[in-house]
Amino acid sequence: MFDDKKVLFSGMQATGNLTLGNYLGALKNWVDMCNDYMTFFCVVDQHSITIRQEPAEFRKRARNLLTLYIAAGLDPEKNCIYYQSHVLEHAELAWILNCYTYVGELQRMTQFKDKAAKHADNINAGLLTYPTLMAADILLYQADLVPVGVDQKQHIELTRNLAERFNAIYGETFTMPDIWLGKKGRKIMSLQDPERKMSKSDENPNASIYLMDDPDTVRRKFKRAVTDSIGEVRYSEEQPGISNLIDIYCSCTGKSTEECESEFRGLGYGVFKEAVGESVVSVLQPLHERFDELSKDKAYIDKIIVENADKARYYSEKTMRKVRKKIGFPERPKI
Ligand code: ATP
Ligand code: LTN
Repeated sequence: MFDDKKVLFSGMQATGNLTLGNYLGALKNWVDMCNDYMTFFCVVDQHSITIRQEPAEFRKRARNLLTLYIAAGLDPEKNCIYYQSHVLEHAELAWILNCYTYVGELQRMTQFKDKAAKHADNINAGLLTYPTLMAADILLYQADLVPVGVDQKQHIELTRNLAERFNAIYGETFTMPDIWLGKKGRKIMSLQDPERKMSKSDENPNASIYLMDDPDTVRRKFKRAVTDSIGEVRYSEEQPGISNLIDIYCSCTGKSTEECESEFRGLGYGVFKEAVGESVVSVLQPLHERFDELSKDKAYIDKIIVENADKARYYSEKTMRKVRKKIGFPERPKI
């Protein structure tokens, strides 16, 4: 809690091109929730270097992601949108939290095991301590709520354990954050294999809708989406492909599952797939326009970056002054 308002914190990595899953499962929720909280939306670029990045490409992706936050509808005057690497307190608190985290706790993390298996040639210490940096992100801003996907649940639980451990040793310092998992049906699945999550690192480009896909590409990908031979637009476990398309259609149009089922009753899959494609195009088109417009205004984005990093620093410094004092670090001379 800061200034009598509950705090919401979330972040995304600038690795790969964002998908419709990232938008419907994360960004869109952020936009829907942001008015009720004091918010911090971070481009977590320090997390990204746990995997090798090509510098020029990395810099571009991070800026595009920050721009996309704004294009999606987060007003940067009201929401603190910034780069993690611009606020040194993230790394400082991460180091401190490392000293209160057991190696066994980190080795148990599913994401660590998955990423270590995937990048066996580069199992660096950062990959292992990724969750303590994430805990630092959240605890620095005394966040009450953290909207993330279900895959991040374990990391949030660790964050809560660390907050509790630190508070037990030094007295009340950090707010206990709660996870916010969103509504049912917000796990968007691959268009080619509806048993798997739509993911930006999928090798098959037809499996994912990228936020920057042009309208014809979007329409074509939906036309090719894997369905079944039942021939009925119905939300059910036996029809994962169709159920996923229903979820997408409902998220994009605001209609309910029942409304969608009755709208397409008796019509073929072809008609339904076309409608899903159009519903996605109508969500992505304004996003593209806003993104293009913002990207052209370099001075405006630069100003946002500077102002919001200052704001983030102000709040993180507030927490860090407390933390340093409690731990017993010598007082810092005024510079
Ligand atoms: P990667 O493929 O690189 O692991 P990803 O596409 O799974 O990435 P993340 O960067 O792990 O995405 O997640 C960013 C945010 O988007 C998280 O809050 C996550 O829960 C959400 N998200 C990612 N994929 C989906 C999806 N298919 N459906 C709903 N939400 C998603
Ligand atoms: N690990 C998260 C990204 C992330 C994050 C955070 C999310 C880093 N720090 C703090 C919420 C709060 C992911 O991969 N989705």
